[in-house]
Amino acid sequence: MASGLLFTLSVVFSFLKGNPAPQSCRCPSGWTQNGKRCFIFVKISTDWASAELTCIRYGGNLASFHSRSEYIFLRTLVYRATGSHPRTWVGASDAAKDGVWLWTDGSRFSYVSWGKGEPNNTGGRESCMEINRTGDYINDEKCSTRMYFICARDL
Ligand SMILES: [Ca+2]
Ligand SMILES: [Ca+2]
Repeated sequence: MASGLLFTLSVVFSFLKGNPAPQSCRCPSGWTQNGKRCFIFVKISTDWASAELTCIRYGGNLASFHSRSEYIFLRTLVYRATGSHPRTWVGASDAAKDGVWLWTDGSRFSYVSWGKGEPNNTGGRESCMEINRTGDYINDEKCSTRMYFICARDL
């Protein structure tokens, strides 16, 4: 009994002491890998902040993209899930300072190809980024608008 307990404790301690937790190398079920991240399209229509909270509960953030190919990957993910191109939240916002776009996952905001005339900050209150506004069209939108969203998490 006691030796069993000691053994258990020593295993726990050696784990805590340094052996790094093994990195998982696959995405959770239902998620799709792209590069070193996993993505999931969430077919729940909600405002941008609630979408981000849901993604945090899933261990990630709203999805970011940093190249045309990452952006196309997101559009393809939505298309595969829905057979169409519904409006979809991603994780960029300029709520802190108008015109300064930041990703909620803290990554560098390095690439975006806005729709024609966007971001237009209509009414001075468009602070959240959606894709698929009308097809291949990235738009700044009121954060209270409800739409589907994509979460991303590290592998
Ligand atoms: Ca804005
Ligand atoms: Ca807009």
